[in-house]
Parts: sequence; structure tokens; C-alpha cells
Amino acid sequence: MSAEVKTAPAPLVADASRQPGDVAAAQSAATIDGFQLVIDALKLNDIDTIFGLPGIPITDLTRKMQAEGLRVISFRHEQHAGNAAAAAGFLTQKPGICLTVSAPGFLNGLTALANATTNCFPMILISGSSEREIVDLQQGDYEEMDQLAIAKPLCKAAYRVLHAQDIGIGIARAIRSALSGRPGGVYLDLPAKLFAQTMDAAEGRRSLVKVVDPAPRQLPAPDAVRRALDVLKGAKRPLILLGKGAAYARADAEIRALVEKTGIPYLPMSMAKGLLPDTHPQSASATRSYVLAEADVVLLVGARLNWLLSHGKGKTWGGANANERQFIQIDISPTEMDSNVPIAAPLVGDIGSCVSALVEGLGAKWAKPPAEWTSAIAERREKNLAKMAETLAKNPSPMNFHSALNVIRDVVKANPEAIVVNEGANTLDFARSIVDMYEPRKRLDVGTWGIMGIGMGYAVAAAVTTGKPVIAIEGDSAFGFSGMEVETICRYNLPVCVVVFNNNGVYRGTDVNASGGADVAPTVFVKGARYDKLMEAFGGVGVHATTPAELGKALKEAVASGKPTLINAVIDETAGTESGRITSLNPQAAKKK
Ligand code: ADP
Ligand code: TZD
Repeated sequence: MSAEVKTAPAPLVADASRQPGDVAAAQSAATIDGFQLVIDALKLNDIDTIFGLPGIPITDLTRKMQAEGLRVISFRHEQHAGNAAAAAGFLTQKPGICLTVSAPGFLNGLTALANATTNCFPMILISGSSEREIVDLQQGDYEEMDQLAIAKPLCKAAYRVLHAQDIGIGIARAIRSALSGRPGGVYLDLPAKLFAQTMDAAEGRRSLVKVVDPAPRQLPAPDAVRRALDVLKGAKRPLILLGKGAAYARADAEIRALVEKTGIPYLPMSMAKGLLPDTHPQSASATRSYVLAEADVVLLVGARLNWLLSHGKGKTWGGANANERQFIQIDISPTEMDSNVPIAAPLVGDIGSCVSALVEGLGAKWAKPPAEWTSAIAERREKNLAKMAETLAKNPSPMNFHSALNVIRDVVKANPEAIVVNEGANTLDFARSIVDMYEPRKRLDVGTWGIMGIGMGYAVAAAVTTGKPVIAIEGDSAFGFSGMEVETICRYNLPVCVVVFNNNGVYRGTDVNASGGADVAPTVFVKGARYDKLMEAFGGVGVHATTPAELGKALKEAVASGKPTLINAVIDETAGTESGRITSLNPQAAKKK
């Protein structure tokens, strides 16, 4: 780059006493500064929303962004801004942007960046950083930290921009890295000094880069498609497994065509629910353990064989039979193949292209799966659904997970465009199986890590990016991780209804302190807490609900009015199990002889 870069006559260290207007005033009309270049580069790439938390050195940046028409959503803690950015990335196929201050703000955002990367959500964490010269000599700058080095192992790519003329290319690189191939989190380090740097305005504008085709289609090789079809053709008990990669890919019509034209039963992973409505006759969700154990050919579409699928082996997959099963896997990441078990037919490419190629290859004479298989599934499904309906119809006092979720299920059915956010242990497991989803990308949850704390960040992002009603179904412990963001929800007047499943503790509220001491057990909270008052404190609607009727009424009103609402749903504190459905992952104390 030939452009001459001038550093504005600003002090070397960040100076809190400097007034925001000074830098702008010092510039002539013919120059452009780092602040403006960052804003222009983002806008050029159709970024319209920033999730962040202001402070040195990015306070002015947040103000200027807002002044220039970007929507700046300011949070109370960076982790939630980061989670919002990650969810926005998943929902929009544009990288969600999280903007933080240096060291502690950066670290607070980093958990969300690592989580986004783990979930394959495109996101960019942009953090201001302290003076390189001081940081690298470890001379103790304000919020000193080598952020780039720390971010690198925790995300897909990490970059630092040192010169104003590289802002355009730096942001372009971040966007392409987040979106192309397997999507993920990118860190972009912007040192304080960069913002006040100036360069010739015309050259500055020329230095900006609009990323062309940031997530190029990747067509599968024709022989790989043929191989996959051959394996599928030979199946007696085929199964399609849809993961959140399939939801992200927005290949909804192609996926529906594949499922319906082949007639193969399918199972959605939790965030793929709604790709086809959960009430679809080919859904095998109600008989999940049966189909996983029995299927002889499994077509994975944007789902990894990680712990959530018992690594593709063992008891879940039929024990001894597991070796006879063949997997076909569609994924954009070639190294995902054979990660846990052999993949008989890898199909590497983007889901839209791969699924289209399969549908094309089915031909007119495709034989639907043997009736023995589909009717065995249908029979079990009907039996299990009837059993579930019986359980849901009960009305115990106090409420339990089932009776509370039964009314939420009805409200979601009546409002299929609503987005459900879901975290907790029992609250998560029960909601996942009880609350049917009808449209794609309407369910956001704890994802690949099973992480608590995504609740309010995801809810804010869902409301901001879609404008649709959001229902956040939260365990009381789970809610606590991001609870302060109800102020953010109220401040932006977002159509979010939080339902806290209040059973007085982590998993349950019944543990006792084995020592007999005065402290309550580690999993127990204040009994009878009124989370609804927290929402009222910021002007939202708070409701204390002890019956399904009260819960249903409040939820309907919240969805209809769009007013920020928190329903404190009192759940039997003895209901639920330790760690929900993953109790077996708890290390057991060695048995005493
Ligand atoms: P789930 O938790 O729902 O099972 P995972 O997060 O384990 O889903 O898997 C998602 C997979 O989807 C990842 O392996 C990722 O590489 C893949 N993926 C994401 N987007 C695409 C896409 N557009 N085309 C193909 N594969 C994709
Ligand atoms: N910390 C983080 C960041 N993620 C986690 N998953 C946990 C801790 C451990 N954990 C779970 O896996 S679920 C859970 C915790 C603390 C909360 C369960 O209690 P809850 O839900 O009240 O949210 P239920 O419905 O009462 O079980």
C-alpha cells in the first residue's frame, strides 16, 4: 500500500480525559480516520447491527456507528453481547459482530467466540486493545493483554490491523474467514491507536473491500454423489439425521424434497427441529432410541457424530449391530469424515448443493423404504405420542415440567413464527421433546457444548434480527447466567417473554448439606425467589404463575403485546433429575468395598 499513514497527534497511551470530538475536529475534510474506515468497511459488507459494550478504546466507535445508521445494541456484560452476535450469525448467514473493550471485556466476549466456533456459527469478535509497544514489553498498560495470542487457539482465525489502510482488507478477511467453509468465530484486534490514524480520504475509500461470494458453494464430486446414492439404495432401514448445519444452510426446500421424495424417516437434532414441522408423518422423533439402534444406513446432513449422537457407536446405536451400520455424511468440512466411526460415503460440499445432487440422482424409479421399517416406526411413534399426551394432560399441583411445557407447546403451535430459546437441564430436555417446532431456525439452545448462559443474548439477537416474538424457556439456574440482560430487553423494548422454570435450584431444589452445616447445598438457591420482580424493576411485565392456566394466559398476552415479560413459573422442586438426561456423564465416586 502506498498511502501515507499519519497518526493523529494523540498521546501514546489511551487517555480518558480526551474529548470525543477532538479527533474529528483535528481532521481535514480530505482525510479519513480509523473510526470512519471501520464503520465504512462494515457497512460496505452489509453489516447493519453491532452487539457490544462500550469503554476505552471503543466508546467513540459505538457512538459514531450509531450516528452512521448501524444499530448498536449495548449489553450489560460482553458474554451476552457475544452470544447475541453468534445467534445473529446463525440466523442471518452474516457474521454477527460483537464489539468489546480490551483485556477483561475481550475475555468476557471470548467465551461466546469459542462457543460460536464450536457450534459453527459465523461471528466476529472485534476488541479494542492497548498499545502494542507497551503490551509487547509488558510494561503495564491500561488493560494490558496480548489478546491476539490468547484468541488464536479458541477461534477459527485471528487478525490484527495496525494501519488505517489495512482496515478494509482486515475486515474483509475476518468476514470471509467467518463465513466460508465451516462457519465459525473470528477475532479481530483493533489497537487503540488505529482509530485516530488518518489517511487521504479518497485512498481510504479505495482501500475498502466488499467481499464477493463470502461462502462459495462447494459442489460435491459426481462419483461421491453416486457412491452415496448406492449406499442409500441398498438400505433396508434407512434414516436421515438433520443437524443444525442443515438449519444454518437455508436449503429448506431441498431438504424437504429429499425427505419426502425418498420417503425415509428422519430425526432432527434439537436446532434442526422445524426444518420440517415436527408433526410431519416421517418424523421419527417420538421413537428416537428405536431408529438409532435399528437403522442400517444413516444419512447425516449437517450433524456431527459427537457426544450428542453418542459418537456413532455403542448402546445408543444398537451395541453389537453398530459395526454393520453404514453412514453417509454431508458436511462442508472434509476432516469431519471418519471423526468417530468410518463413513462409507462422504459427501463433502455445501448442504444445498449436496442435497440437490442427491435429489436429482434419485430418478423416477426410487423405491421407498420397506414398509416393515416405516410401519414399525409409525406404530411405536403413535404409542409413544399417546403416552406423552396422557402425561401432558395431567395437572399436578405444584406444576411440573410437563404440565408447564404443555401450555407453552400450545402457544408455540398457535404462533409458529415465534423463536424459542431454551436452556437448563431438565427444562432443556423436556422442552426439546415436548414443544413442537413448525418452521426452520426457530429454536436456539445450548448447542454443542451444552453451555448455560446463552439465554438472554440469544433472545435479544432473535428479537433484533427477526422482529418476531421470542419465548425463552429457562431453568432458574440457566437464567441466572444472563439474567441482568432483562434490562437490555426492556431498554430496547424487545418482544421477549422469558419463562423461568423455578424449582429452587440447579436441576432441583431439594439437596441437603451433607455436613449438617448452615450453608445450603451447592445446588440449592433461595426458595420461592421472585424472578418476575427483576423484570418489573426495569419497566417490563412480571408475572408469578403457579398453575398452567396462569402461565398460559400470561404467555399468550406477552406474545400478543410484544411487551418484555418475565413469567416466574413455579415448578415442583422435587421434579427433574440430576443433569437431566445426561446424568450418566457425572463421574461416580469409586464404590466402597
Ligand atoms: P448438531 O449439533 O445439530 O448435530 P453439529 O453442530 O454437530 O450439528 O454439526 C453441524 C455441521 O454442519 C458441522 O460439521 C458443519 O461443518 C456443518 N455445516 C455447517 N454449515 C454447512 C453448510 N452450509 N454446508 C455443509 N455443512 C455445513
Ligand atoms: N456452567 C456452564 C457455563 N455451563 C454448564 N452447562 C454448567 C455450568 C453446568 N450445568 C448444566 O449442564 S445444566 C445447569 C448447569 C449449572 C443448570 C441446571 O439447572 P436449571 O435447570 O435450573 O437451569 P433444571 O431444568 O432445573 O434442571
